[in-house]
Amino acid sequence: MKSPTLLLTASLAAASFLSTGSAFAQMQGLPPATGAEGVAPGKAAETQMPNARDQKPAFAGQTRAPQPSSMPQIAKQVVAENLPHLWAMEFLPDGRMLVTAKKGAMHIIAKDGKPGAAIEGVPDVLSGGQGGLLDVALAPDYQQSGMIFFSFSEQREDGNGTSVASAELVPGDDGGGKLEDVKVIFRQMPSYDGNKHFGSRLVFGPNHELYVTVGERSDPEPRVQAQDLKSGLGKTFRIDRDGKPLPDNPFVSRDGARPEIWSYGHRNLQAAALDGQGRFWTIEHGPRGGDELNRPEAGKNYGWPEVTYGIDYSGQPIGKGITAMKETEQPVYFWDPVIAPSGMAFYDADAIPEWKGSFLVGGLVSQGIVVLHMDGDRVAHEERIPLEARIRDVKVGPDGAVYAVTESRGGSSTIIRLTKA
Ligand SMILES: [Ca+2]
Ligand SMILES: [Ca+2]
Repeated sequence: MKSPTLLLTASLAAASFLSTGSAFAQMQGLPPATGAEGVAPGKAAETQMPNARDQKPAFAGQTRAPQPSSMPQIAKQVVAENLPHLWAMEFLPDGRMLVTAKKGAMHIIAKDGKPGAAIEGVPDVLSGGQGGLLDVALAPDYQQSGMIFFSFSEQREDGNGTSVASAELVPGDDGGGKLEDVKVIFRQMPSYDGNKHFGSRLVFGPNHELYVTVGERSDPEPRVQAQDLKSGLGKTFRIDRDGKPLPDNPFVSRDGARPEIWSYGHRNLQAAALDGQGRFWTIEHGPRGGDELNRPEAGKNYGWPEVTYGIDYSGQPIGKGITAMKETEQPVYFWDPVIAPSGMAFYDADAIPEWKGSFLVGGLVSQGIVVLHMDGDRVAHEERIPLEARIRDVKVGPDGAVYAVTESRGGSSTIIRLTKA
């Protein structure tokens, strides 16, 4: 995520171009934009001007995909409120929710929406800036093992960084519980003394491999390390449950490269999920314009900061301002202006048939859910569900409903349940 002040500036700047949006879209061969309310199917949901007005997508449908012809009416219901500022949510097998709170707490939320007592044994986290207790994932064998994995920004002797820990979650009879056998299994290195771009998400693949996404720590000096295989900044990682690299990772036998790396050239990855085929997808925060969806493949370079859509917060180009290079992968999809992507989920349930096979993406700036309707590995349609709140995580419940975790500037969260009306 970006600093609030800069985001505000960016969105005001974008808003001031609203009146000329349609003319611009036609000029660029983009679907013509219409008013924000009652946008007709076939038009792009995004109606604001891009920040980088001279940039062109690499292929048709890489941005501003048209809305689908059939969009369900969605009912919204707050199922939990007055929660601490949350970062992530997962459903436990019994249908209760396990949540992480940014300041460093975990709670189990009962089915009536009431949070239990803080779970004991959560390690100290560094919660300033964009840091805190971040994502949580249940082990694939959670039902038997009770094992959970979580990421957090960790204070270290030489700075700070994103770390991943495992623990056994032992729920208590009182709605609380405790973590036992807490072990830090992985540390993103090097440490850096900053409070931005920690990522992160944790996703288990179909063979129980653990994908870890992080950030590149934002500042100019660490930022360039996204291209450096000796550095853990700006990468996705693929590790086992002990934090060790998988033997078939792409850089295990390259001298000097970190063997845990799966893909590189990333900015700040706060959304990740598997698709229906068990493949790993991510969405990262771009600069001012340039959020992007990728399906990271082994050893590939996703460009940052040498190749990107969007511009710097200062209004200057990023690097040489180029959006394509043959050595780097194009994003599957990008957004300019940004949605500021947080969590994402793949919708494989039946309760909202129009969404089957889509990615649901939480937006901090877009204040709602973006539904990406896929056609193979391309985005065919983009639909938006406004929720008038910054969305921090998105999950599909056991009932097939979609659950969105909100966050407010005041530091509290609610959970909203979305169903077909
Ligand atoms: Ca998670
Ligand atoms: Ca990229």
